[in-house]
Amino acid sequence: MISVETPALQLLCQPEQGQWTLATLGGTNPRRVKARLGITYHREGELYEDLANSWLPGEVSETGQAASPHGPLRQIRIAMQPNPAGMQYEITFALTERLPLFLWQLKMSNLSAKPVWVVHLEMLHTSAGGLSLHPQPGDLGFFSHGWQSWSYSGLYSPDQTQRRTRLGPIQSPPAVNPSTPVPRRPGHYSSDFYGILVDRTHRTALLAGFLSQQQQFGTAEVWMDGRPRLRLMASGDGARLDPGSSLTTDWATLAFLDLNDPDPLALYLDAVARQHGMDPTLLPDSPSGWCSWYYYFNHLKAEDVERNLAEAARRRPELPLSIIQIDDGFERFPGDWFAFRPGFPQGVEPLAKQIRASGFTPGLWLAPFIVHPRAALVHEHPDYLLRSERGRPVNAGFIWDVFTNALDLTHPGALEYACRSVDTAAHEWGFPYLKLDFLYAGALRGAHHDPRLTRAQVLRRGLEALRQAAGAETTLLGCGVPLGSAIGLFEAMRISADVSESWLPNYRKVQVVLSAEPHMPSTRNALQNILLRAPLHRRWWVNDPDCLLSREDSGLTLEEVHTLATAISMTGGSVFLSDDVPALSPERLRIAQCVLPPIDRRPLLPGLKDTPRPACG
Ligand code: 9PG
Repeated sequence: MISVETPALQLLCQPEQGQWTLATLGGTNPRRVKARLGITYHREGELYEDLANSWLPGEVSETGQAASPHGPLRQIRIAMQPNPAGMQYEITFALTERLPLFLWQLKMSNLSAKPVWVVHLEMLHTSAGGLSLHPQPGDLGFFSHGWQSWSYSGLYSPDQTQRRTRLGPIQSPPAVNPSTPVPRRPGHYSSDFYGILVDRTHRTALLAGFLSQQQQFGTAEVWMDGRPRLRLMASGDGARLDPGSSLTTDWATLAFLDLNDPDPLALYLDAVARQHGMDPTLLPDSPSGWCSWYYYFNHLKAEDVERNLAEAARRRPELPLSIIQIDDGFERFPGDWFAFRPGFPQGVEPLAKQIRASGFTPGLWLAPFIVHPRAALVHEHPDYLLRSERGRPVNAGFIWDVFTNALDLTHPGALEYACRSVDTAAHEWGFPYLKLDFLYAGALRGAHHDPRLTRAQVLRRGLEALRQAAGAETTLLGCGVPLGSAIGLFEAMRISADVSESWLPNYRKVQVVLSAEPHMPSTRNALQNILLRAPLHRRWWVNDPDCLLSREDSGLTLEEVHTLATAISMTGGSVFLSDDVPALSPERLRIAQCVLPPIDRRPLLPGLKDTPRPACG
C-alpha cells in the first residue's frame, strides 16, 4: 500500500491488487472512488487485457514532487517490469497541492519484437460499491457533454434514456464519436471528454474526464441503475504500436465539485485551459457581425454580400457589426476551394477588398477536411480520401443532400491541400477571419495512410497544421469540431447545433420522426447547447452560439426569436445576424440592436448541473 495526500484529497494505491482509492479529507461529507485500470490490445490475432488485476511483478514505486501547469504535484509513479508478452507499463498518479484535483496517466511501451494494436485504455472502472458521493443515497443525475460543436449536451435523470440520433449513417458520422458507446437503456449514459455524476440531494458531484484530447478521444460512462458505477476510457482506435515504441495517455482527472458553488465547473475548466498553456485574458473580445448562411444558404451570390455590406455600412451607427462573413456557397463544391460558382465570377478576393474598404473585417467559411463526392479533387487525388479497409471512401455524413467523404490527414499531400485552402484564404484572398467547418471529418474511422496514429492524434495534428497555415494574425472560428481537440488553437468556437428557420428539426419541411433528433439544425437544439455550454466562454475560447435570425418570415414565432436573441445575448458570446439586412423591418432591426454590442461576460447559470432544465422543447 502506498499513499499520498494533500489537505483536500488522499490517494491509496494497492499495486498488488491493481486497485486505488481516492478519498476526500476534511469536511463533513466524505466522498470516495475505488477503482481499477485495464488496457486492451491485439497481438498476433489475439486479444489481451493487461493491468486489470495486479500491477506486479517487479514494480518500482516512488513518491515525489513535480512541477506542473497546475502548481506543484505530489506523485506516485509505478514503473512495472515488462510482462511475458513484452509490454511494459508505467502509471503516474498525482494530486495537485493547491487544488483539489486528482490526475493520472498511463504509459505503455512495446518491448517485444511484434507490433500490437491498442483497442482501449481503461483509465478507471469503479469496483463494486466503490463510488460514494455521500453516506446517504441521493437523487442522482448525469451531465453528458456532446462530442463536437453540434452534439447534444444535457443532464439526465436515471429514468431518462440518453438522447441519440435515429438516422444512423446520415447523422452519426458528424455528431457521434464512434468510440463512445450509445446507451439505449435508462440509467446508462455516456459523455465525451468529461462527464459529471451529480447528487442533487446533497448538492455534490464528481467530474470524470481528461485535461486534453491530444492523444486519445476520452469517454466517460455511468450506470445509475442501483449503486452508481463509473468508467473512463481513452480510445486506442486500433492504432499500431510498433516494437520499441510507446504511447502515453492524456492526463485523466477526477474532481469532486460543490454544487452550492455558483461556478462549480471552474476548477476543471480552468485546469484544462492551463494544460493547453492558454491565457484566457488574451482572447479577443466577442465579435459581432453578419453571416450569409441562414438567409441565402448556398444560393448566395456576390451581389447579395455587396447589398448587405452596403446596408450594414449605412446602418453602422445604430447597428454596430464588425465582421462580414461569407459562408458556404461561393466554392464549386466543398473540396474544390479554388474553383468558384457562377454567382462569384471573380471569386471572393474582390469582396474581401470591398468589405475592408467599408471598414469591416472580411470573414470566409471553409471546410478543409470534408470532400463533396462531386468535387474534382475526388478524381484528381483519389489517394487523398480516407478509405475503409475495403478501399471505399468513408462516409462523412449526409450533408448538402449527399453522402460526403473526408480527407486522410495522415497522407502528407492531403494535409498540405487542406492547409493550402486556409493559407490562400488568409494570405492571398485577404480574409483575416476564417470559419473552419466540418472539422470532425478529420477524426473519422478508416484505414489511414499512417496506421500508427489514434484518431485524436490525426485530428489534433490536422488542427495544429491549419492553425499554422492561418498564421497567428488570423482569427479562427471552429465549427463542427470535437471540442476537446480544439482547445488552445481557435479564438472562437461554435458550441451549438445550427439555428434554423424552424424550432424543431426538419428535412424539406418534413418534421415527423425528425423532431426528436438531438443534433440536427434547429433553433431548439441550438438553444440547448447555447445554455449548457455557456461556462466555456472566455475559458477555452470565445463562444459562438450561432446566428440570430431576426426577420418576420423565417418560420420562427416572435417568441422564438426573442428567446434566441435573449440566449445569444445573455450567454456573452459572439452576436452574428443572418438575415437580408436591407429587408429587415424597423421592429426586427430593433431586436438585433438590443443584443449589440455583445455583453461578452460569462454568465452564472444557477442550477444548471442539478436540474434537468433547461430541457428545451
Ligand atoms: C454551411 C453550414 C453553415 C453552418 C454550419 C454547417 O447535420 N447536418 O447535416 C448539418 C448540415 C449543415 C450544418 C450543420 C449540420 O451547418 O454549422 O453554420 O456554415 O454548415 O454548409
